[in-house]
Amino acid sequence: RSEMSPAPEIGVAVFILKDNKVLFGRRRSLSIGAYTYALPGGHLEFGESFEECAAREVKEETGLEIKDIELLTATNNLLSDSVHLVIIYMRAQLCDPDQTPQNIEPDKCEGWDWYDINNLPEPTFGPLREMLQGGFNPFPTAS
Ligand code: 8DG
Ligand code: MG
Ligand code: MG
Repeated sequence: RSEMSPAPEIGVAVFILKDNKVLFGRRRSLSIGAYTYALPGGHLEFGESFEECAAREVKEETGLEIKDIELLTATNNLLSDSVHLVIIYMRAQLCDPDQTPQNIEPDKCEGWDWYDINNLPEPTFGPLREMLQGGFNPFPTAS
């Protein structure tokens, strides 16, 4: 890996499901997707499973404890000449449905709230918006 040959980044993003809502937070200016609403998540660390990364990032960013962590899908997004993201999307449930999210990294996020995915907070982070507007549904299908 060098400055001359950038590598793809691996991000893990988590749909935390509560009733029929999902947790989103508005990103601050420092990061990719500045000022857009995105899911809690972050970079996969060396040696980590997707589930471990999801639980760790959610805890670091929101304080929430999650369970039933499942892999949903992945997207491959070339955002610019120098930014190539592979995003792994997970879903999870709250261990305690009454636990409320805390804004633990206020330098990175304006705050967390629950939103209906049919009524997305705007602007939504690009790759996420494309996926959801394309009809992707993170909720388990009713049987
Ligand atoms: P870290 O330093 O804590 O490991 O990472 P982070 O600061 O929490 O990373 P991040 O920007 O939140 O997320 C990692 C990558 O995933 C970043 O390149 C942007 C990308 N990404 C998406 N969609 C989403 C999303 O919905 N939520 C989050 N958090 N990241 C996303 O493409
Ligand atoms: Mg993080
Ligand atoms: Mg993050």
